Amino acid sequence: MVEHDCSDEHGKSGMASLEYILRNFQFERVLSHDTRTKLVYVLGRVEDKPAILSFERMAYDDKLCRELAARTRGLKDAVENNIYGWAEGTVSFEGAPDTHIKSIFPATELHVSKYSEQARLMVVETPALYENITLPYIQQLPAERIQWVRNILDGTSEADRVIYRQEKEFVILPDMKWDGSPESLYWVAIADREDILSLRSLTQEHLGLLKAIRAAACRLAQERYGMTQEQLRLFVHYQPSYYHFHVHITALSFVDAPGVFVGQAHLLDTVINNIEMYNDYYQRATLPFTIGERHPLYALFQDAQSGE
Ligand code: M7G
Repeated sequence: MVEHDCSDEHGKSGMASLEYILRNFQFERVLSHDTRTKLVYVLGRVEDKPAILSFERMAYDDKLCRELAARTRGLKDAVENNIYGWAEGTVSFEGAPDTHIKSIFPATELHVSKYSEQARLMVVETPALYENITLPYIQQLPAERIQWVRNILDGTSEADRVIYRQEKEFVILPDMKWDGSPESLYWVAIADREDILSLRSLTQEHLGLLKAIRAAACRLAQERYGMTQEQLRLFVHYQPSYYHFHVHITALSFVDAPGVFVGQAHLLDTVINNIEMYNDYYQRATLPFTIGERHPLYALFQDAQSGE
């Protein structure tokens, strides 16, 4: 997703601004609605092209908690029993945002399938299946899919949000998913090179880069939020959505951070250790992963299996 300039219709990149997308959005259908994480994805059209919006309820800011009771209005369906009571109501803080909003416009079929409600399935990828199915799939993905990464690396987008840049090595910046609170810290480190597609590409040649990302992430989290290395979870996704190497940097206190589960997240420490033991660990390993049933890669694996 692109961070849109909210002030006018089209941002610096010539893409529609978030404000414009919201104003012109024609709702079509709900793609998925997670009532536990309070996150909904809706599909619609803007200028007759597909657009995806997500709305996620934000956590209360710690500083506002002392005022929660005083700000509660319009109690509905109140129940009281002995020392217990519960109800629904509205708590509003004038000027304090309560929803994190993201947009993808124009959205591709791949985006629509990624954010649609669907079952997840386990696929076991051997090195041969990687060579025959996954790698050709990655190679046919349109280059624009990682344009947002190039924009960050060349300073065209999010330049003022970059927390750290190690020239010709990597940048660290807030992930699009981060709501800004330290408890749910979510940064992303992006390698400043295009030849590392994923975990599968890593060898001892990349150890310096991986360790430098780990060291910088830990130092920055310590400087900014007093977090120690023990309070952070650094991981790499397999399969990722974007095949340009990056590392997810999250606070351990964000216990159910999106994509933190077994079947997708590989701890950076483990990755480093595996490569230190065997240079070609990730070229020789069988890597199981979970994937949505609507993901095109899943169909390719199914076809391969039915043809066996
Ligand atoms: P991934 O493992 O390829 O995909 O991670 P997934 O976690 O979305 O399945 C890519 C990471 O980059 C995710 O954590 C995204 O939230 C984040 N991200 C994606 N986009 C399009 C942007 C963006 O434009 N800016 C920033 N800052 N982060 C992004």
